[in-house]
Amino acid sequence: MNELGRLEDLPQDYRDDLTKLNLVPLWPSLRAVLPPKVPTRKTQPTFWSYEALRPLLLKAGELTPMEKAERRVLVLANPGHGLEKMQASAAMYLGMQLLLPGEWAPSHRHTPNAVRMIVEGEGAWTTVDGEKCPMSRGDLILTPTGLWHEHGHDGDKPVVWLDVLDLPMVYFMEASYVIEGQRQAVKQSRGDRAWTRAGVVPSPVFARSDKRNPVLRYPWADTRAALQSLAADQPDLEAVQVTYINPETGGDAQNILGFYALMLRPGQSLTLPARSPAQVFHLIEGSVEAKIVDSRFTLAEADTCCAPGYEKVTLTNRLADQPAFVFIADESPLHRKLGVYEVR
Ligand code: 1HN
Repeated sequence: MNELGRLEDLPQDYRDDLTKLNLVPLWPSLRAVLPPKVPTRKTQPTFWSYEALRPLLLKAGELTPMEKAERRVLVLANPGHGLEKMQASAAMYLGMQLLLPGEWAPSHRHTPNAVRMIVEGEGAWTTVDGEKCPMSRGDLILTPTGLWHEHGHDGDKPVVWLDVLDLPMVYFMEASYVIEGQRQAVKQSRGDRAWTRAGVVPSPVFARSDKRNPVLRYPWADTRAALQSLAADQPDLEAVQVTYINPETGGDAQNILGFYALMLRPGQSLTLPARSPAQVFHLIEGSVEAKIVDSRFTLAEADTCCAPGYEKVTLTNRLADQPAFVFIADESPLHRKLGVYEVR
């Protein structure tokens, strides 16, 4: 590849003339924005221990009342992007949110899409577009773009969940904003009952006006059972994985980020191919080692780590006598829509 001209090779008066007219020569910067063969990735393999962050999150519960926080969250930030950017990867934001008994996180709606993976505690709920979704360990609850959502807690112990948002992407697009609102009236609808049973879905005899994903809550008990059935039915299947989908379209549950649950059989080691999107791994159950580039992370339950795109990842179930269950979020829907998705 040719050595390209540097900025310093150009006379200063010429550079000054360019600057005055808001002009920039491409060639000195071309390799920086178009590196050979593999993109430059700021996303570093990063690990967040739940045991280590939990006391700091509970401390935030003492230090900062809900009225001063709106959402009480410690952001899982990737140092490769700079902590202040609050990014786990180019398109993904991660945060651990705490709600204490009796607290309420007021209703709002915004353009970034969010999901919650419930980590700890019982008795909390989130109301999304009028549908009250109970929160239990491992449940996945969606708050798609533009829908009202608020969180409440009727239990007696702290509740913690992992928020995954496409905020960095939507912010980069200069499309991120919020509207604050009133407490929602609760409807009787339950998308997880009407849309996820027996291989049947509601038929649109009269046109549906609502184009959003009809499922807002994916109960962990059902997802776990699906994985165990898949493993039992297909003993030779290497990757026992399911995708969280919109049952009306069969497509991804959300537009920008993809969500999956993976079961590792007892003792199984699984190498995921190098694909263009970055990924996040959160351990729901078991004990797993994640090998990502030069890092080896040992994930205990509720631990989280991330991997840059274009790298293989090896996940190993460290237990010989029980399966492990991993929640995965990635940027696949975005990469596919943009036409840059690759498996290497
Ligand atoms: C948000 O609305 C929530 O509703 C959590 O719980 C985290 C991070 C950035 C922007 C909006 C929530 C968020 C957020």
